Amino acid sequence: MREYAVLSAEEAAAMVHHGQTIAMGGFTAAGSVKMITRALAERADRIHRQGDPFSLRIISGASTDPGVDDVLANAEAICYRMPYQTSIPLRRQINERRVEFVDTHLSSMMPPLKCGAFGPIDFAIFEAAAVYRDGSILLTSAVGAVPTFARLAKHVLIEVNAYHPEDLEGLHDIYELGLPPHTREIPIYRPSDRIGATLMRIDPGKICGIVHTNVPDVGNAMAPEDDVSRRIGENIAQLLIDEMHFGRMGETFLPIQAGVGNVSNALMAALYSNPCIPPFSMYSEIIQDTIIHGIDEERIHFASGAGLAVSPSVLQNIYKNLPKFLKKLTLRPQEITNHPEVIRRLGVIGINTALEVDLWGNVNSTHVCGTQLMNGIGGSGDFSRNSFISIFATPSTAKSGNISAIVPLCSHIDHTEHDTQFIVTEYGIADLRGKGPMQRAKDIIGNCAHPRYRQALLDYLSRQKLGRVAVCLETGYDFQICFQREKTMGKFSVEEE
Ligand code: 0RQ
Repeated sequence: MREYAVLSAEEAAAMVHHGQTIAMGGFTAAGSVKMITRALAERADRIHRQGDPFSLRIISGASTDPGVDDVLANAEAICYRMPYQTSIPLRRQINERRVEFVDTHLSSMMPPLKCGAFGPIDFAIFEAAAVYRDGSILLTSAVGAVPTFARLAKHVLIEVNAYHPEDLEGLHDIYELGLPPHTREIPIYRPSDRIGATLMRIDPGKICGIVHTNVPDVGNAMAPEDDVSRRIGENIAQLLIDEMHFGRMGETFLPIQAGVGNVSNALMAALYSNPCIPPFSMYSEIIQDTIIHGIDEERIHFASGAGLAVSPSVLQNIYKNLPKFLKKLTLRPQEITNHPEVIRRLGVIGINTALEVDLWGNVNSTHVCGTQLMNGIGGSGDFSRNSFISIFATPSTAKSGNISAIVPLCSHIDHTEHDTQFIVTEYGIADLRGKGPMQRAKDIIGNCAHPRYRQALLDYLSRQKLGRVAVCLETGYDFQICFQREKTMGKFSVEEE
């Protein structure tokens, strides 16, 4: 049994050196460390002022608390980042090519990571609610990739955050997959099945020290629900009601995955509050506010995810009512939440968000005009490729109508036409299943495009007379070129009557 060194954040940061690879805990803002990264940023500033280099290779589960990505990016202390981020300063540095960013699926990044294909991990730095002498660890509001990071890392630094109660035990379901040929099946048959341990276990000899904190999660505040998101949610509800009507939703209903962001958060509210949709479960990667509201209102039975990407008041609601929520929630490693085997077996309804969709059903979720990274693919590909019903939702326009989300050709493709089944906007639903490219294009334009952009899209479709797919190489990117030059695609829109 071992006593751990108690360190200040500054002492912990002093152990980390320029060029090292750091695996950061958490999943979204949930479960991120808060103090060691601030001390690392101060250390980077001091070293830079002396004229010496200090920057780190940062690997995480998903996005982080601003105290990680924002703070380190502002200190110019990140040179490499994977697999996902939502930080404005970091995004700017990535788009200026000052930070190398690897945009990769959150589930399928795990086997190469375990094989060492991304290089060794020097430190795993993560948050815990409790660390026991035998190396057992109680995680906080996220699991993400921490069990794997901690196992692979040469050294471990832990922030023990008293904000999270020690009676969280039972929230986590820790189960790590072996590498081929020793990978075993994942015995999850219902979203509520728990298959692993409540505590994570690591070699206590790797723990260099613990830093005591008492800092709230900043949480993921969502924009208030707007009319467009509500209408998208109503359309998705109608789509699922129709599928139920045709007997394509199992005996009761299938589990839902919902992606990240304002649109997803709002559409989940529209789904669970629709009286024609029976109570359902979530097999998702992030759990946003509306999912917890759905549990409170007994419209959502159970939610399985990798992190609680909720606002501070919602996290407090969970912590105040822990006995109830321990029966309704579980947090697992992202290689399990996003694993194709489980997603396929459960028949998940995957609902993800697009930046732009083309006439053939290809989806861009990540790069504005093909060049400017927004956040990253995250888990959207893990789910859309493997879901029983795969839906991409988007408002039909962005930036006050200056951008059409439906374009002739996507300027960057994250999800191919082979993985998209439904496109949904506030105007309607395009069911792409079993349809060839020309029918898909007509349905996407007629049902989903904003009416002001429909004529220009139909004109594009009539331009190329040859071939199975009416792609016109000369004009396929005209919408995006126009936006880059004029900050609006307005010349392709016609005033509504
Ligand atoms: O910009 O904030 O400057 O106004 O994109 O758009 O409509 O608020 O939508 O918050 O739901 O995010 C795809 C980015 C949508 C997100 C994306 C601009 C728009 C706005 C955000 P402003 P909205 P959301 C699970 C699954 C990929 C990862 C994923 C995402 C901003 O859902 O990152 O799904 N998805 N992971 O104005 C230029 C366009 C645009 C556009 C929208 N065509 N061109 N800008 N915007 N469309 C989670 C994890 O993996 C952890």
